Amino acid sequence: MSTPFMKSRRRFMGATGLGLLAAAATPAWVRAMEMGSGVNRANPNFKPDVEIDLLAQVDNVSILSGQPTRVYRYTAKLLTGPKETLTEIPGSYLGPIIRLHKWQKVRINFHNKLPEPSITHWHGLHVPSDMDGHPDHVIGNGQTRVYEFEVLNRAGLNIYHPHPHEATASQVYHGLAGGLIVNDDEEAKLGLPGGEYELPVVIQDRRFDDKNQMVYGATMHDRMVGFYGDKILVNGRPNAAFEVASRAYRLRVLNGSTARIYKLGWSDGSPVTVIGVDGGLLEVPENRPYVMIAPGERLDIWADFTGHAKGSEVTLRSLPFKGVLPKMAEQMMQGGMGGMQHGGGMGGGHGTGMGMMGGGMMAGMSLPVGSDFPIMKMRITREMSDSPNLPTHLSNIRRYRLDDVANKGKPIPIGISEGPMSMLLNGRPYKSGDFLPFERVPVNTVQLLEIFHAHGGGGGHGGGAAAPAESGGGHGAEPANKPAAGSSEHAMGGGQQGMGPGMMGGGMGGMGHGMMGGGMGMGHGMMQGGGMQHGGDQGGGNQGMGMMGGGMGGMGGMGMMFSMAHPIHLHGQQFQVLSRTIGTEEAEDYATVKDGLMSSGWKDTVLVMPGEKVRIIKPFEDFKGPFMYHCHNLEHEDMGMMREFLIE
Ligand SMILES: [Cu+2]
Repeated sequence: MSTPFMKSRRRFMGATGLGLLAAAATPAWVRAMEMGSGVNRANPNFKPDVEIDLLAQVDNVSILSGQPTRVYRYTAKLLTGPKETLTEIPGSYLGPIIRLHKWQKVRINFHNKLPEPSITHWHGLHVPSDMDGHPDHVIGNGQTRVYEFEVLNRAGLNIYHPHPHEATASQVYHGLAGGLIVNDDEEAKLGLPGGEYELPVVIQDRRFDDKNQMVYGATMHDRMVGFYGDKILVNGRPNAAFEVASRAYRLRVLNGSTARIYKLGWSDGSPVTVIGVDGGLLEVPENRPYVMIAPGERLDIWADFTGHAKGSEVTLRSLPFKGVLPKMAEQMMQGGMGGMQHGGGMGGGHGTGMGMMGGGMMAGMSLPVGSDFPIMKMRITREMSDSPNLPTHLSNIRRYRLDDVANKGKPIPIGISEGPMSMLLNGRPYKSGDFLPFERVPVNTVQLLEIFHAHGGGGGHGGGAAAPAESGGGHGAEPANKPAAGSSEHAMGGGQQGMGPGMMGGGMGGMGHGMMGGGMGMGHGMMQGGGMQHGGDQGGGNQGMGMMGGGMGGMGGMGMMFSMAHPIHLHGQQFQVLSRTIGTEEAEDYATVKDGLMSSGWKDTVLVMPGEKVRIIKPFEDFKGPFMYHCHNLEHEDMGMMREFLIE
């Protein structure tokens, strides 16, 4: 892995300024990371309709009562263009909403005032490759990168956020993100709620320490399953509440969390009316009992409070669901909950055996993934007699069909491989310029892509050999239980029961050392139970399957142990979802989310559930060059669950 190497090099170069001297002997992509090769100049022939200075800097913002919180923050200044181009969100660390119009020519001068390299990406925008905020184009403190592009997108809510390789999650977590709204004439004709009746709703989860500072230290476990906060912020504020009138509103919802997936529903049981997704308006509104939103996804929600009495309120909640985390993590998280209640705190000092529970699980406990919690309140404080009507037809979308693609019988694969400390796409960690043959895509073509779980890619196929795996199960249980005795007995008890020896055997056997190091803390049984190598090399798929068959009902090899949901994001032009297929094993959990998965409209991020195969159709038009595709669970992205297409 190049991780420590790159980090230390970067620090070294940054500190000494020796980058130039070393350049000749260093590969281009490493040089790019070190030297801030993203520095460029404005094109004097480009005449912008809108020009913005965008700064990323350290700031202190009051989020919780008491001490302000140190954040990373985007601020912006409009140099040229309509004054409604920039709108601050009062009291928020989030960047201002940038509002652009289709066909505008835009120049953004991005100034990095952070103590570390960064680069800004326009998530959702169809812009030239070198204007996309590629990780190779990072710039250092005091440097500037100039973006110039024409707005080709249809109306929709996009995101600007950092994209430096291995630091995206921490920079977003500390506050770097903002909404970028595109408007167009088709949308304007609808007369949708605007002005004070159009509300940005950026949902994030964060952890704070007792000095009100954001805590981000992703443990190995966090990196595997994602880092979860225990406080929900909307537009950067806790306990969010909006004062609204009894009329229709347009909620521009963005999941800006690094990993958390939400299942949005109204507390009064009304359906959620979705009018748009990532790539703008749907053709017609869709009423859903609830709607799922994964990191990087957006929703345009029509919220009509007509008829609600003054003084009443409705809460937007995240409703219960299952199956987005690896089974074991999900069960341990619930076990951990028990421990919290009964035992009261299993804090840090329990030794390595408690690593997982102490770090990852502890924090998730008060807000387990898939639990039921409030996100924001809508308080009706004014009664109004008139309100716009929901249009029956919203926009025109040309639906792609299989006959439209250039590669009908041969979809471009995006294989999700899930192994110990190794979440990958197409079996390889991110490396700039490393294009597999199928990652080279002819420009101006429309392609079929298939996103699926390629089990065991990281850790080898199949579980461990039956015998060691079984003993792994047996031993694993013991040490895991011991440190848990006492105050946190119930915690481990819960998790333990859920797992059962059968699963332990097959699954844990395969896990091996990588995971252990970080504190899965399940005891030496796991380590003996085959290890990654054994699991991969000798783990006869049959034996592995047999084992798993007992424990988990016939799921595949050890990869299944780590199978979880991933929001897969593709840069460049947006795509359409052609089909979703779910395995029978996962159907029960899937039933808790399926009615909220949006497959209509234009998307750039699609949530792929465990056991699910998603086929999408994507045009690769206009621009040549590298375009990223990656998991938008930002912990995964930073682990290297990212690749790029070369459009040529
Ligand atoms: Cu992922």
